[in-house]
Amino acid sequence: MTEPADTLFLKIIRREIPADIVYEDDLAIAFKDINPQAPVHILVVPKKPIPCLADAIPEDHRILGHLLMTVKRVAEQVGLENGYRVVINTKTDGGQTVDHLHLHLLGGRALAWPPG
Ligand code: IU
Repeated sequence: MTEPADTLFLKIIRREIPADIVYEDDLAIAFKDINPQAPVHILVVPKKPIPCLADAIPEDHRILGHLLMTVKRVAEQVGLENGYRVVINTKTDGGQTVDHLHLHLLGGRALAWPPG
């Protein structure tokens, strides 16, 4: 497992760089993606710096479950009653660019399938 770097997302959690935060609790934070790919594009991020889903360990199961429940909560909060998509890009082939696990919540329009 790679050591977690001091990522952009940790700086957002520590309020060292600004972000449009829409939800926060003890385990997770959610903020608007700076380069939105849909009318609603929010990142849900664990406060524990797990580099990617492939690095999660069994003890992280509570955090992982909490992240999905946070997506559901935020989707309700921003009014995505017609549905939405949740994406976890993982490592190089998955298109991951920030090495801190994050869930993309995308919605506000009909999304095409399959993704590229
Ligand atoms: P990815 O799954 O690792 O590719 O997603 C990283 C996301 O982080 C991507 O959608 C970026 O637009 C987003 N992001 C951000 O919201 N704020 C930033 O300052 C930077 C990236 I750098």
